[in-house]
Amino acid sequence: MSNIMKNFSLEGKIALVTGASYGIGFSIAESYAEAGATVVFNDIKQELVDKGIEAYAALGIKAYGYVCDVTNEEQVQEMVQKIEAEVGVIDILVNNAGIIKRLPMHEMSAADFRQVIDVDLNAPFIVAKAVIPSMIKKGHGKIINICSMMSELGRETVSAYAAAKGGLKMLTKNICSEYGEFNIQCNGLGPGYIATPQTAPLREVQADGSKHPFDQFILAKTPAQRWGEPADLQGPAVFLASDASDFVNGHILYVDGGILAYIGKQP
Ligand code: NAP
Ligand code: GCO
Repeated sequence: MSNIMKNFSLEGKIALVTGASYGIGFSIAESYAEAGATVVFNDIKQELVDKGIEAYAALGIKAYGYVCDVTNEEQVQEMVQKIEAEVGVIDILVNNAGIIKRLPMHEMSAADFRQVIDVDLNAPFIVAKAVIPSMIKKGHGKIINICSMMSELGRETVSAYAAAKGGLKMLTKNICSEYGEFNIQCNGLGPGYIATPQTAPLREVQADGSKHPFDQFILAKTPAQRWGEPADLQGPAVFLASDASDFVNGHILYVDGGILAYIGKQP
C-alpha cells in the first residue's frame, strides 16, 4: 500500500459506533471494518443488537454488540468499561445514535422536546466524556459527531432536532478546543437527506403513485438531484477516523450533495 493510502487505514484501531444496528451507523461501521478497524456498536434493545451482529456477520464482519441506552450515563460508563475489558481501548467514537420528532413546535410537548435533546445532544456528551480519559492515556483519539443540515438550517416541525444538532455542532467545536492538546480530534459529519428508516416518512409514495411532496422538494434543492445513500458517508467517515485527518479538528464535514450551497431549482 502506498504511504498516502496507509494514512487512511484503520488497521489495529477499535471503533465504537453508537446506534449502529442499521442505518447510517451500520454503514459507517461497515466501512471502518473494511478499513481494518475492530467494530463495536450498541443499540437500545438486545434484539436489535443480535440482528446487528447477524447483519455484520453476513458481511464477514465480527462485530461486538452491547445493549446500552446512550442517554443513561451509568449504562454508558458500564458499556465503555466492558468494551475496554473485552475488546480494548476505544480509538474512534462515532456518536451516531439519534432520534427525530416531527411536530409543529407549538404542538410539541416539553417532554418530547427534552427526549430529542437527550438522545441527540446530551448522549453525545455522555459517551464522549466516557471515552476521553482512555484516549488521553493512549495519546490519541478520534471523535466524530453525526450532525445534520439542521446544524445550519431550520425547517417546520423539527425544532427540537435542529436545536440538538445545532448544539452538537458547538459541542464538537468545544471538544476540539478542550482536547486538541491530547492529540484528540473531534469533528462533525453532516449528512444531507439520506435514505434510511429515519427519513422513510418523507419519501413515502403517495396514494396516486406520485412522489411525496417533500421528496420532490429535496430533489429540487439538491444539485446531485438525488437522496443520499448511507454508503455516501463511508469515505468521509473513514477520512475523519484516520491519520489522514490528524490536523483536521473542529470541522463539520457536510455530505449533502450540495444542498447547503444551492438556492434550489426553479419549479
Ligand atoms: P435511524 O435509522 O433512525 O437509526 C438511529 C439509530 O439510533 C437506531 O439504531 C436506534 O436504535 C439508535 N438509537 C436511538 N436512540 C437510542 C438510544 N437512546 N440509545 C442507543 N441507540 C439509540 O437513523 P439514521 O437515519 O441512521 O440516522 C443516524 C444518525 O444520523 C442520527 O444521529 C441522525 O440524526 C443523523 N442524520 C440522519 C440523516 C438522514 O437523512 N437519515 C441526515 C442527517 C443526520 P432503535 O432502533 O432501537 O431506536
Ligand atoms: C427532516 C429530516 C432531516 C434529516 C437530516 C438532514 O425531517 O428534515 O429528517 O432532519 O434527517 O437531519 O440533514
